[in-house]
Amino acid sequence: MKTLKAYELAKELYASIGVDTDKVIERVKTIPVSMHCWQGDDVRGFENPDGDLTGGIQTTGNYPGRATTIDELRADFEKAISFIPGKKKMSLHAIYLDNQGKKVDRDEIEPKHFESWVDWAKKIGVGLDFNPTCFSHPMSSTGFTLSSADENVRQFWIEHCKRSRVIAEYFGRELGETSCTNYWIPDGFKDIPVDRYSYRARLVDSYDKIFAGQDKKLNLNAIESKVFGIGAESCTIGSLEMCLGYAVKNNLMLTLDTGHFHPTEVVSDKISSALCYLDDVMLHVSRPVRWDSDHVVIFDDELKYIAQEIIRGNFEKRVHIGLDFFDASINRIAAWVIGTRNMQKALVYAMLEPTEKLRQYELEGDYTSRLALLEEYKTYPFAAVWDYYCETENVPVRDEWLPEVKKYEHDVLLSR
Ligand code: RNT
Ligand code: ZN
Repeated sequence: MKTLKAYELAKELYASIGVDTDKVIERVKTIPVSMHCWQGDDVRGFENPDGDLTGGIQTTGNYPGRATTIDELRADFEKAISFIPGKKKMSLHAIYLDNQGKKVDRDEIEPKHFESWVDWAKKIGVGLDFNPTCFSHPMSSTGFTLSSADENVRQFWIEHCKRSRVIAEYFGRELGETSCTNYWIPDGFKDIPVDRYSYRARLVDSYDKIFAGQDKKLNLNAIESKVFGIGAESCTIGSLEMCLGYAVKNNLMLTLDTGHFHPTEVVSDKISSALCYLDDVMLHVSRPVRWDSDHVVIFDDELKYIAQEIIRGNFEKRVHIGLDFFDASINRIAAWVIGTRNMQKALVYAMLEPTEKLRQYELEGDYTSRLALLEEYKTYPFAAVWDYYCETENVPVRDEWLPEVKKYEHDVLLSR
């Protein structure tokens, strides 16, 4: 094994500060990362692949090779996960249904439209998460869905979300692994509204109808807050207070998307607050650059802080890690691989510290030692553990995956 020598040295060094690297590897393996299907095709889906992406979100770039069929998306995803260690899930959006060429509107979707996804998920051994798609549709063209003042529109989206929940429960039942369903709506005003309350009150009523009768063993529901969207700059109906309040009162999950806050706010500081009131939270790990730009997740400080919050508190069963980025300017398989591996790297990195010792210094008020050690640990040989983990999981070590992605691009993507 090419990574063994470095690993043994690292193992010894980490043992000297009380960290068992073998245990770290056993632990990280079990933490699922939910990879979003929509990185593979720029959030288009298969309901109406030629339609525009609306709802105040945007993909930019026109890198060749986007998946345009279900088979292509599955093949690309399988390629991507062959480079990624550990436990994976796939997060599907409703517009990725398998409608067998027949038009099936959002208020008509049923488990049968996702049967082929379930078969495939069983075959490749991944769990499935779900998302109703409340955008890119004529019924969302006014910018409002679950909070709409038009009862016809609102009922349409309630029906879509209810059916989405039922589909996710079917995933949970079929796959024997609890699904997580995330409800994000684009609803908001470009300019300053005069009546915020009525919109929010209607959203509460819609949520009540959607979540009545939910089965939490099969599926956990999460509502995702947001500070603004393109064209909805002045008021977002599903704000943080709105979603957190509803989730606390009704014991749902809150989804914290790292791109959905003011630029100096960070999700790493919100997880512990949310967990004081909620059983579970869901993450949409992304990378905002100046706005909710959904850049590919890199191994930056905020990612490490998020992982540390999860790992230090032993919250890996309560924090459901999902990814949410969509970059169409680079190879989309590489985007998945880079972002997912970085998330996992951050988890490994977080596990390689003697947390109890640091906690003790903090309690004693010895902030000098806390800072000194946190800084010194940054240059401990974390990469040797990560590399060894990849090799033992039979996935490429370091940048070895890149030529394979390039080969796939050449052989498969460029001929699409
Ligand atoms: C939008 C939300 C939402 C979407 C996906 C496609 O700002 O982050 O989660 O990105 O549902
Ligand atoms: Zn999101």
